Amino acid sequence: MIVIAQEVLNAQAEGRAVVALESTIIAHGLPHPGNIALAQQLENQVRACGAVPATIAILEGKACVGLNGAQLERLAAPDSTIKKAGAADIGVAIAKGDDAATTVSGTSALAARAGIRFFATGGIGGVHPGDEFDVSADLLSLSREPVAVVSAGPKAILDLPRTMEALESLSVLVLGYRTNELPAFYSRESGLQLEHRVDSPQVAAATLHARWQIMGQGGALIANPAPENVALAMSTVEAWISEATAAAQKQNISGKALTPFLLQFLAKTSGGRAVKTNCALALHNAKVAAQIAVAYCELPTK
Ligand code: PSU
Ligand code: MN
Repeated sequence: MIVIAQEVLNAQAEGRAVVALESTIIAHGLPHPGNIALAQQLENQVRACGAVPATIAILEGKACVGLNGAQLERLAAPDSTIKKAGAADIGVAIAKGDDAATTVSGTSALAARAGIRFFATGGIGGVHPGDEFDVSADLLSLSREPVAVVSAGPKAILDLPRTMEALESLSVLVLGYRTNELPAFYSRESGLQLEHRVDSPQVAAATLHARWQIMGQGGALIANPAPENVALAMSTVEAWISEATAAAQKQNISGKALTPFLLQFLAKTSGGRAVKTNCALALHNAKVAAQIAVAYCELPTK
């Protein structure tokens, strides 16, 4: 049921680096045609750093690890009715023969089964604000799968202190990449200090290797701040988010539809600035993930 692209299999057989990329950001996180452009740029970025990209999605009921150009286009189609699959939904999508974009939780579950340990995305899901108890399955997957997820922190629409507490309870290693502070997706700052920091791909790779040698399982969140030239001030973003959250409440949007709704609202209300930053930080994460994956393959202790 898992179809791994030949290029990915070859890289694995030769001990070369592979980086997983998710598909929900393409199908539900960004407007067309910027989404297909980003999907291709992410793959190019990974290749430019010496690793092989593996975008992951469920297509016609097959869990595909590594997509071709036509498959990427199908995911990004503007009028698509493609579903959104977390780890819990994978079996359903396969049994029904559906097309489904995989979230961070769905992607890391499939990456782990395909033997891929590095994964780049934009921002992870987490604990939403309010009393709804909306907690993304991304957090549990981070604690379960032996996959390091490079992201610009939890998405800014979330309750960041609660998300950090949940990650701690789930024993997820959170590593600041060249930062002492948790980045907040569009913003480099959140006011939340991190306990652990690494400053090079080599130290990140050695840290992850040690963790996996000892623990066997369990992932890590590599928190990589958005590049300075595109990062937005927290105060600017906060105003947009209050507007987006109020609109979601008014329209009774909840559950799986909430994150895509909020991101679409932010795209409009920011006049495109949120999308520009989202794309740039995702590309930066792909670069860092590929650099760490390459360093991991070159570890002398391995
Ligand atoms: N990062 C982005 N854009 C996105 C997402 C992440 O820059 O659209 C997606 C990821 O797939 C993540 C999902 O797993 O949003 C979280 O959705 P939820 O809150 O419903 O778990
Ligand atoms: Mn949710």
